[in-house]
Amino acid sequence: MALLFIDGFDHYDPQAVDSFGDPWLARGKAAYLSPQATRINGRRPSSYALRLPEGSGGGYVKNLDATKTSLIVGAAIRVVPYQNTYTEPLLLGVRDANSQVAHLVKIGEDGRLKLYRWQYGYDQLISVSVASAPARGWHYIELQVTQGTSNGILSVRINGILAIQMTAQNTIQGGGQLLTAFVGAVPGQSCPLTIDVDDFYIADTSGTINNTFLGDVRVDALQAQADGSLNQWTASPVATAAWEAVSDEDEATAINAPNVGLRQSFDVEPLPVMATPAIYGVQLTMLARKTDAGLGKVKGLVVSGAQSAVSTDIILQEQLAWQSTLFERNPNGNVQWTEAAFNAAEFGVESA
Ligand SMILES: [Ca+2]
Ligand SMILES: [Ca+2]
Repeated sequence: MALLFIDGFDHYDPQAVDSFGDPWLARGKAAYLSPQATRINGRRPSSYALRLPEGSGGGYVKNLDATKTSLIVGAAIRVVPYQNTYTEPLLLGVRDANSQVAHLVKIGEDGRLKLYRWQYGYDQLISVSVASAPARGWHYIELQVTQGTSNGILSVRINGILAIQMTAQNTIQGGGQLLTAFVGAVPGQSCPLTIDVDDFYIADTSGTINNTFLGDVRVDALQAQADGSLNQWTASPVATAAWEAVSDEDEATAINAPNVGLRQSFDVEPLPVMATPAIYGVQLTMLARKTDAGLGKVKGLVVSGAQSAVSTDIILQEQLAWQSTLFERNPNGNVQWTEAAFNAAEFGVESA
């Protein structure tokens, strides 16, 4: 596994309210999301991005399922117009599991990227790029942190170009392994300046694909558009098609499974038309909950040709929350996804 997580911010409105009238925020997609976060127009037509307003609400925080010794985070980021006499916008960063050491990227007073190490509550400037991020507009920013006491690596890219590279570094600094990626603010800190974020990914450097910078990528959200070949779940209310129940953006319609081992698959919207699409992975994302006390689980499911695969168990909560699992490879041949294979495949769930 190398590609770990993606978020295109297209499938949730952080200000949509729950039954108490409070915002859902990321509903679990992010471990923490600023209560002031809003949904805005994304980088592409008919898509959304996330706005993280300046202030004490902080930013977007994602914790991984397990610690890593090397992480790459990337996102399209746009900074609001600001005065450069006081505060630098914080773009993104990575923090260790002890919450002790973070590495983060800011834009400096002259528009060049600055790489900082955050420790004991203080920022230490460790490098400044030659390349700059001109004011206004989106830039695709990527940061790699590879841990080491004397052989650590720190790399920053802007719009696909290497802007900062430092080798033979002590990147551990007495901290733990890497666990947390963040955008807009160090976890627990204020968001210095309002930024917009879209097309976010987290990868590590393991495996044989997606083990280095992905570059300027896009995250497309594709809904179910028809029932697939496996139809063992029950749609409610009666007479609702399963695919409609999961794609109508209405929580009054849903699918459920009374027993374990039941599979439901869907035909999914095709990829948008692109000249030469490369698919780095498919993240199955579902709004799901358990319906009784005790352990409630589900698995992500992919059916491709004669092959199918399921994810590890996804543990559900009492309330609806976004759950996701990533299929980096097409299980039919265990190869990287192609457009044709993706469009022919079915995706869904297995009760566990
Ligand atoms: Ca988006
Ligand atoms: Ca529904």
